[in-house]
Amino acid sequence: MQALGRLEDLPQAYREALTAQNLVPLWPSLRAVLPPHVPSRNTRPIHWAYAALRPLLMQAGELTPMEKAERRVLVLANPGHGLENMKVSPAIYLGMQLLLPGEWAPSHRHTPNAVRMVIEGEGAYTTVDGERCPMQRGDLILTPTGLWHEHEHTGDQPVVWLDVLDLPIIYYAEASYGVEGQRQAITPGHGEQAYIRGGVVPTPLFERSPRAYPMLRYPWADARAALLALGADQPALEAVQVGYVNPENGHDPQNNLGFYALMLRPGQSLCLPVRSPACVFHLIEGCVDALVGGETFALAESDTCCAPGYTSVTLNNRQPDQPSFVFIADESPLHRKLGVYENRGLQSQ
Ligand code: 1HN
Repeated sequence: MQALGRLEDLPQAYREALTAQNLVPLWPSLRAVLPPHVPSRNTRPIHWAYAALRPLLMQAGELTPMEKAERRVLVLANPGHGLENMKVSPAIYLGMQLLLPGEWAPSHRHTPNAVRMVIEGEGAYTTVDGERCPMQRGDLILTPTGLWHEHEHTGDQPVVWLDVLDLPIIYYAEASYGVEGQRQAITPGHGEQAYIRGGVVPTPLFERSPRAYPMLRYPWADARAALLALGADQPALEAVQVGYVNPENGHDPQNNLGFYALMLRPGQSLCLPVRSPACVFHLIEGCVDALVGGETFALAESDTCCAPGYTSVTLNNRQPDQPSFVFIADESPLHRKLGVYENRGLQSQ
């Protein structure tokens, strides 16, 4: 490849004249913004062990009352992006949120899209757009852009969940803001009841729901049962995976991030295709080794790790006689919208 001219090749006076006019020559930076064949990435493969994180989160519960936090969260930050930038990847923010018995995280809405993956504790509810969603382990609960949401806890043990937001990309777009609100009135009806049978959707008086977000809570019991049924029905299927979708149209349930649940069969080793979007893996149940690029992460239950885009990932179920279940979040809806989505297929590590 042709070497291009450097900044230092230009006379000092010329460089200063450019700067004075807010001008920059492209050619010294052209190769950096268009690296050959594979993008440069700041996203590093990182593992967050729940056993290491949990005591620090509980300590936050002692140190910072709800009134001083509004949302009591420890952010899972990728050092490759700078910890202070609070991102795991260009488009993904992750946080672990703690709600103690009796606490209430007040109602607000904001432009970034969020989901919660419940990790531990019973008796908490997230109310989204008036729908009171019980939070049970493994449940996925959406809080799409612009919808009011608040959290309350009626149980007697701490509740912890993983927040996944598209905050970094919304913030980068200079489109991130929030609005504080009042306690919401609860409205009747639950999306997960209306859409309890895939393929059979409510059609009152022949009309389908016009709601952009018809289903807000995806109970883990249903997703797990779907994976077990799929795996049993198709014994030769290698990747026993389901996607969380909008049940009205089968599209991604939110705007920028995609969500999936994967079942690894007992002892299974699964190579994932090399694709453009970065991914997050969160172990709901079981025991899994994640090989990300050259690194191996031994995931215990409730552990989380991430993989940059254009990186090979292999997941090994270390349980010889039980399946393991992994929740996956990725940036693929965003990459598709941007027209840069790529799947390069299987490549050796
Ligand atoms: C947010 O609204 C929540 O509602 C959690 O629980 C984490 C991180 C950044 C911006 C908004 C919540 C958040 C957040």
